[in-house]
Amino acid sequence: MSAVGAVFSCFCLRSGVWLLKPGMQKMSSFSLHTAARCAARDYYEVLVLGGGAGGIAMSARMKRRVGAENVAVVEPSKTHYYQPLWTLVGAGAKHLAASARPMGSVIPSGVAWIKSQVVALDPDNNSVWLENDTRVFYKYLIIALGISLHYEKIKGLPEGFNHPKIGSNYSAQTVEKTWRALQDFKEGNAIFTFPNTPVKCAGAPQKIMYLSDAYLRKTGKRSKANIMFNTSLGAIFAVKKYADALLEIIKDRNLAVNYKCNLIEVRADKQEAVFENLDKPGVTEVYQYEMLHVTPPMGPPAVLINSPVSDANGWVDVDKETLQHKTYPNVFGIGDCTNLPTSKTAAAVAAQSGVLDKTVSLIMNKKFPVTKYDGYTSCPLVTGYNKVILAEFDYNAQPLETFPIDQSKERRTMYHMKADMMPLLYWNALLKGYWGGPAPVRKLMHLSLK
Ligand SMILES: Cc1cc2nc3c(=O)[nH]c(=O)nc-3n(C[C@H](O)[C@H](O)[C@H](O)COP(=O)(O)OP(=O)(O)OC[C@H]3O[C@@H](n4cnc5c(N)ncnc54)[C@H](O)[C@@H]3O)c2cc1C
Ligand SMILES: *[C@@H]1O[C@H](CO)[C@@H](O)[C@H](O)[C@H]1NC(C)=O
Ligand SMILES: *[C@@H]1O[C@H](CO)[C@@H](O)[C@H](O)[C@H]1NC(C)=O
Ligand SMILES: *[C@@H]1O[C@H](CO)[C@@H](O)[C@H](O)[C@H]1NC(C)=O
Ligand SMILES: *[C@H]1O[C@H](CO)[C@@H](O)[C@H](O)[C@H]1NC(C)=O
Repeated sequence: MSAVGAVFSCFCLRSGVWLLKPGMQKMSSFSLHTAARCAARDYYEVLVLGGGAGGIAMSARMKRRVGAENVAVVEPSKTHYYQPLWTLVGAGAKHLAASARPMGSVIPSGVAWIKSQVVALDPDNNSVWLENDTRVFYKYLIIALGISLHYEKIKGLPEGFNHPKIGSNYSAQTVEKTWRALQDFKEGNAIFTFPNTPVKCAGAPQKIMYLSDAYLRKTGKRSKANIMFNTSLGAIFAVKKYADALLEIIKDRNLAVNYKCNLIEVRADKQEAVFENLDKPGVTEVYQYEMLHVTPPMGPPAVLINSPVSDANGWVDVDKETLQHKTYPNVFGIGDCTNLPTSKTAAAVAAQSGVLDKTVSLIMNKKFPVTKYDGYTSCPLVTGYNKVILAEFDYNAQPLETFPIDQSKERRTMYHMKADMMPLLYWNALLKGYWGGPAPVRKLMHLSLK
């Protein structure tokens, strides 16, 4: 084949064909991009950034829409984690290994895996830049980069994790340390923190406290422990129905909750935690701990900060109902990296994946997106070794419960849902692009009782 032929076979459509919404003037006139190199593929019809919950679910769905050979995922990590399991790891309930699978095994077969980090987005040219200074072009882009953890924003961390008595269930590196700190507990303060930033799974920081309380009771050490939840927030939970139920539990179990206080420093060699009082700037308090569980400050991935696709805070700027980007109609966002005003969870990703699949398909067929995401999210609040309050709610912080029972009651059935059923649903349905959230089940459950 001649050089000219090779070049021609790499033509990719750059822009000009998208459906424009009123006010969307971003797309320039029709133009063509000629790829310089054809050896490594540098164009995919659908490019997915991130191989987490949202990225893998969308790759599977896009493979069904356009064929595996037209889809690629950019993801540097060799391992895919089912993060919700981390709350249960260690408590003897689950092992860390149970939450991990090789990335290659979850990427749908035939879909290209580009093993690199994305270092810049260039939506005006329908391309992204990789670590080695090469570009990949796309017709449609799906951004699913998750949320970044920032332990380093707390003075004394992450080095502090080299000392005992401190752990964090939020990262695979420190999750097993939490369990060790709990087993070593002798006497004193057990402190659980919540940062002054958006977080993923806002219930996890307190789930860990309830499990610790249960463990200390089981081992006869509870009377020696002063358990406190020092949170940056002004309330225990965003939805009143569940907040009321949690406050009851907190009272019954003699747990102390302190609002508006934010962990700013850890002196791990002396087992001291320093908090600032968010209502009184400059006022700090130092606490000695026998065990400290840190929920780190979080924020958008670095590549999104000041990127053309992000809002002023660094989150991907999408329409909250269709998940289409507000200015680039061929760009879409899903999951923790977006500015969707709902609680960041895998359950929310599931509901979003069903909506986004329909949005993208309509755009591909030059139609307007119509399916609407209602903000559905869910947080199984583990309140003991076999008890769960299954919080489910929408954009208006209104409960949106799947089962026709009062889910604000602690229930054993819901624990089995969380510990045993959800992982199956995650690996076999969500990641394979077959689980779009519980809405159909909810309708069925509620209907069947009417
Ligand atoms: C302790 C804990 C408990 C939780 N409990 C629950 C629960 O009970 N229920 C629930 O529904 N959810 C829970 N969650 C939240 C849930 O895990 C997340 O909301 C979900 O994984 C979000 O999916 P995502 O695709 O947006 O991001 P992720 O799954 O985090 O995936 C993001 C991916 O992007 C990749 N990436 C990042 N930067 C780049 C880059 N520059 N280039 C290329 N790739 C990049 C990352 O490597 C990662 O693979 C919990 C989370 C934690 C940590
Ligand atoms: C750059 O990295 C990507 C992903 O690892 C790879 O496919 C590509 O061949 C690399 N390009 C060059 C020029 O090294
Ligand atoms: C990318 O697009 C911008 C604006 O459309 C243009 O000015 C610039 O030259 C393009 N850059 C590359 C490398 O193609
Ligand atoms: C943190 O918790 C302790 C113990 O319950 C409480 O006395 C203290 O006031 C809290 N810290 C802040 C900064 O509020
Ligand atoms: C997280 O912490 C709690 C208590 O602190 C513990 O019961 C749970 O097992 C921990 N998970 C891990 C993975 O360490």
